[in-house]
Amino acid sequence: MPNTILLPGLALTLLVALTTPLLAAPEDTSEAHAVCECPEGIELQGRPWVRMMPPGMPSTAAYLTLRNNTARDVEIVSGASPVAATTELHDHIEDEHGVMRMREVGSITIPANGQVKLQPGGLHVMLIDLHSPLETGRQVPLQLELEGLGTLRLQAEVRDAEHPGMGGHHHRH
Ligand SMILES: [Cu+2]
Repeated sequence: MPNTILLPGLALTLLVALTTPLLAAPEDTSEAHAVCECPEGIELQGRPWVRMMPPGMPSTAAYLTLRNNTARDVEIVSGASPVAATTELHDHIEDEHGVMRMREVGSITIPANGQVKLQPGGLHVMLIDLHSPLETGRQVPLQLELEGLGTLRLQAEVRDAEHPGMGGHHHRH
């Protein structure tokens, strides 16, 4: 019976995930562990964050990495946050002039036994028409709907884009 083999393996995976939550995120060395109410089989990797924008900017973006420990692709089909009037799933594409532009996508796939990174210049969760300005260090609640699995809830910290990893990476232009 496949189930009798699968279950101990899954339990071990969950145990490892619970005891070593920061193993896959070397840039995250400080502060409390990020909290995620994730559906079974889905794990948050590292620490989600929201880009701190200059005053007056009405929108910003959230970034995170999700791992899928199941044998099937999982689709993120929508998002929501109490800080913004509208939450959209976005990607970047290069237009015919070589300019990177954002566009809304219908869903974001977390590949089976793989992960998806939402990061600057790529996939992201767009927070549009913020109800009030965000300040660095604030925890922003974010929820994502996963097709067939339900709602994923997490908190993303507002950070400066230049220092998203607290000194880990430098962006080159
Ligand atoms: Cu966007």
